[in-house]
Amino acid sequence: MGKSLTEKIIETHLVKGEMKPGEEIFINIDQTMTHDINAVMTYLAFEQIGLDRIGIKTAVSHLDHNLLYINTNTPDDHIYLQTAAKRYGVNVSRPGNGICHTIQSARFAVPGEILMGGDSHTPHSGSMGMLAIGVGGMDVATAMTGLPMRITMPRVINVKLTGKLKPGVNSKEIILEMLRIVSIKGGLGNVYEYTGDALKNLEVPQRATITNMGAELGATSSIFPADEMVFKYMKAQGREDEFKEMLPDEDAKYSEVIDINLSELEPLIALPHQPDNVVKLKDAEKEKVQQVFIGSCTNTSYADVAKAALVFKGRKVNENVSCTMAISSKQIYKSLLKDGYIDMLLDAGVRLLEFACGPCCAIGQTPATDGVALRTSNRNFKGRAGSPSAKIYLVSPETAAASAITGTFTSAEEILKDNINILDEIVEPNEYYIDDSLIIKPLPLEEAKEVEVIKGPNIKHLPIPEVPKENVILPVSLKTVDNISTDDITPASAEFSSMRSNIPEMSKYCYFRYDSSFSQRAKDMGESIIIGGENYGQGSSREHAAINPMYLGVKIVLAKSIARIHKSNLLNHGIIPMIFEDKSDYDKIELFDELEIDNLREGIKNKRVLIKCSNKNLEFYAKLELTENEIEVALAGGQLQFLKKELKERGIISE
Ligand code: MIC
Ligand code: SF4
Repeated sequence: MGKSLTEKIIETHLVKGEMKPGEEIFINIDQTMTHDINAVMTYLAFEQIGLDRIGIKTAVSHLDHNLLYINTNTPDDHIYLQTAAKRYGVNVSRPGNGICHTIQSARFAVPGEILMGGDSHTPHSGSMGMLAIGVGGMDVATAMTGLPMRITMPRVINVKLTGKLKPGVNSKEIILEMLRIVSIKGGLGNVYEYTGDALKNLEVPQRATITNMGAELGATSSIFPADEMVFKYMKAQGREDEFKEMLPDEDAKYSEVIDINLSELEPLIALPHQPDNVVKLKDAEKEKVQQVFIGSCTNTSYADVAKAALVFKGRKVNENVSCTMAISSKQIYKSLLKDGYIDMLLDAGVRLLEFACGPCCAIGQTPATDGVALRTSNRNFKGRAGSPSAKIYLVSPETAAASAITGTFTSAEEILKDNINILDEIVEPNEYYIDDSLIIKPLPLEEAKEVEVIKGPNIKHLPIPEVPKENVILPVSLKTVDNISTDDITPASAEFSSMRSNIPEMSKYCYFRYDSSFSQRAKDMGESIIIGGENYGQGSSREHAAINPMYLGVKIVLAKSIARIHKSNLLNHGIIPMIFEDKSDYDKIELFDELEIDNLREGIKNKRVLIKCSNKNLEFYAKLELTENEIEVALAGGQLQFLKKELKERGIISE
């Protein structure tokens, strides 16, 4: 029986376990990546592990998210990250080079390899026939040791793309259509593998919009084959010698097939406040647009920006719209500059920002009070842009440009009319501007050992969780609704991102937008439990959404369901993730209820615990959806303690 591409890649990396969907398997990792607002915890953990150098082929530390330096914390973090990378054999992509996913694909991704990245949009590099999985920072620290990594064998879903996108319709529409079909939690446990005739017209950066935003489906990853388009891209990057054809077998068997005819797609828009709230642009109730942001790793390829520039050409940004753009890399900017597109943007009144994440995660460009923001990025959660009163809509760069001109929702076709076909003429360059001078390569081991790792005063210790006790009585410190995102738990923004190295300080703001009394309440309770709804912890991979509650004494998160990366982050940082056996019990529990569990450690081993609500004369069961290895991590009090034990047993570290 034929194999999918995902199975082929996993097979060549498999160390332990059976490749059956849902089974725990262990795989070798070729590459890791981290970025500045998450990585301090990752490298602090790596330091604690006690190895002299990384044990994998390629690791990259990208300094790309928070480049505003609104205080001394972030530049201090960057100095720490740069020196720690030098010390341990990690590449550094310096500020100004570009957004992690764009750089990782352009300069490091290799078809057939496996990448683990400390960012939920790591599947971006799946556009090049690579299996790229987003995880939390502690998992990246573990992967950097070179030990095989635990994953759950995914179900592989085939997405068959036929037809051809019309001009003015972007690959953003393909992933928005997927979100409409699958929903924000429908992808849990799946890898989406794209095939079909339409691939011959989809270039790597267009594919990356899809694999990148596949994170919004809650999926493990998304992948395209490494075919002639990937060869073209790698050749244009001067890396054709690293190309390897990677295709699924013709008779590959998939768990499910989804068909999308690209010729039928029209401009789409995701309405506030979830990325799967997708409707046709023409059906969306028109709003007066206050802000347009064309940026992020999702949608600022050369072709994306060039097409937006053609929509703007000879026209002006509406006087009521604040229109900014953050192109995702210096490389793309230079190519656009050479080809005259930057002039078109500047002449239209578009404000160019740094090659960084920036506004995508609220690092600058907060919309006005009640402002309507049209963005080409991937998430529109409430508060994501820095203001809970803003309404964020997600669209393609073509639609964003057209709407910036009129000041309301407008398609590129409405602006360009009969001239719309000019957008079809834009293709990715055959040769990109190549200059790796902003990448610092690893030093040889002996030189690296001499490097001094510099830690600024804001960099505090990584808190180590306690091992779970036998019997607990835990008051409920918070009860949440469905689809709580990690942005709700610990927002990004310039200010909060700059606090991420200092958990005692940052934990004061845990959940502050959702329930500003949570942090103090949890602290006062000493130990507590959080009750969550469906898809708890969706969105970003930031493990601070687990570390902060752990620091505040939260021992268990009991929810209707928990998003993949967040579940792993909870476990890694000593919080036990539990699921209601009967979801209707969720309705019976309230804030301040006291939940009692006897024989918790035994319950963890058996993956089932009896919970008594002492003040309500109520009893119910919770289950633990954990693998054998995850049970050991839970019992050890988190991944760091588990890993140190394991490395000692293997004789890799001594104390
Ligand atoms: C995001 O897009 O939300 C981020 C900021 O890139 C995060 C990473 C983080 O918060 O550390 C992500 O997607 O994982
Ligand atoms: Fe950066 Fe936004 Fe991409 Fe996250 S989604 S990596 S914040 S550009």
